[in-house]
Amino acid sequence: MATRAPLVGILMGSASDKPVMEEATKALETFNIPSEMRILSAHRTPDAVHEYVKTAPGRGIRVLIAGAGMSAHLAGVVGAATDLPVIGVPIDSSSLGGLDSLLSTVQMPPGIPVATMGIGGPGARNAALHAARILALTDPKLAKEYRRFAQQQTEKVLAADAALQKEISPLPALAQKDGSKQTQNDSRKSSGQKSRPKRSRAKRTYRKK
Ligand code: C2R
Repeated sequence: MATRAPLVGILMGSASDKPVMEEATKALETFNIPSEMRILSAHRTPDAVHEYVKTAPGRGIRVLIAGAGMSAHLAGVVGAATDLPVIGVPIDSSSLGGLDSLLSTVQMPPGIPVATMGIGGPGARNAALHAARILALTDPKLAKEYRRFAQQQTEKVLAADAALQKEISPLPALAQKDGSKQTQNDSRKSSGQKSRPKRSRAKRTYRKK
């Protein structure tokens, strides 16, 4: 099968950013969106960044994702050199935990937009999902796949909640026939046992069985 030309270009400022930016590649793969990855730095390889960005549309790239840590100028520089949508991923590679990269990526001057995601792996994953949404605007098949993904995500959370409710609800044997709930203390009282002191539901700790 012929490999499809990449639609998304993923750039990162250093090889040390790779584990984070691979989260974006993985997420794109789940939607069968072809992408390419490059290590290019606005600080260390400015000419190569420019060359890459300028040739990207001609090679079929529709969205660019740029991840960088510390004083992260990569996404902004990429955004300044292209009209393609640019998604920035701040990376937590410094002693400031990524707050430096978040601010330097998100605080773009008006006129050069960079859609900035959260810090680190979750941000890289969201960058891929955002790219998928942009591409889905002109690709009905991808739009359908995205909807299916969103639906599955919703169902997973609802199933987890249903399981939790089942786990913390009173034992069926303690439920009264008329449908009103009998507490463990009610059942203790009726059997002559000493009742336990009341604890608020909110404070009750949840232990896995
Ligand atoms: P090294 O690990 O190579 O020393 O890089 C990289 O993204 C990385 O997180 C440390 C950090 O420097 C960042 N870097 C930038 C840029 N180029 C590299 N912020 C840039 O162009 O903005």
